[in-house]
Amino acid sequence: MIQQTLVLIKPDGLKKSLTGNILTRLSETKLEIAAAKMVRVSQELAEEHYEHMRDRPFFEELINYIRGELHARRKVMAMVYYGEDAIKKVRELAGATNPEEANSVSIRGAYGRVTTKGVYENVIHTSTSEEEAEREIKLWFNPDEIIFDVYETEVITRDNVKERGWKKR
Ligand code: FUP
Repeated sequence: MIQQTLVLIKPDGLKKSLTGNILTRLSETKLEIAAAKMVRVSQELAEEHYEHMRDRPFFEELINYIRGELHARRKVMAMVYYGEDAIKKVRELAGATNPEEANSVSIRGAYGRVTTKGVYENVIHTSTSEEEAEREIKLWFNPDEIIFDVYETEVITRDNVKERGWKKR
């Protein structure tokens, strides 16, 4: 099945100069990069992205982590990978969420770590399901930043300017 999935190279991955390495690993999948950009992550974007972790004791630390506060790298590289079984292929290369449980040849197994505060610094984020991919891609990207028409759009008018946005459900 043709799918799209969100990939984030987190601030620890950028600080450790792993961008080239991670892109090379991901190219093994033969998937296509449909979108890519560097993002300075706002508090709102971080909280929205990790909305499902809000009740966890490490939530605040997780927000600090994705915003780059722990690594003095206030940026994230956001990408959309597109192609056959994209979600599973990228997820397999990424490895388990906990770097200590991840296969040692996976990206997280090779480069991640668990901090003393219990946050998994696991180098990359990648979507786990089609529903999650849709929510996340719509959160991180505008339609015109993606080279394929992955989800339905509509024309919205903001400050008298017409632009393409994600179709409201
Ligand atoms: P994943 O889908 O692999 O990103 O995993 P989750 O959505 O379950 O977790 C989101 C982020 O919370 C992970 F990237 C790392 C962090 N996390 C911890 O730091 N400790 C935990 O016990 C669980 C998750």
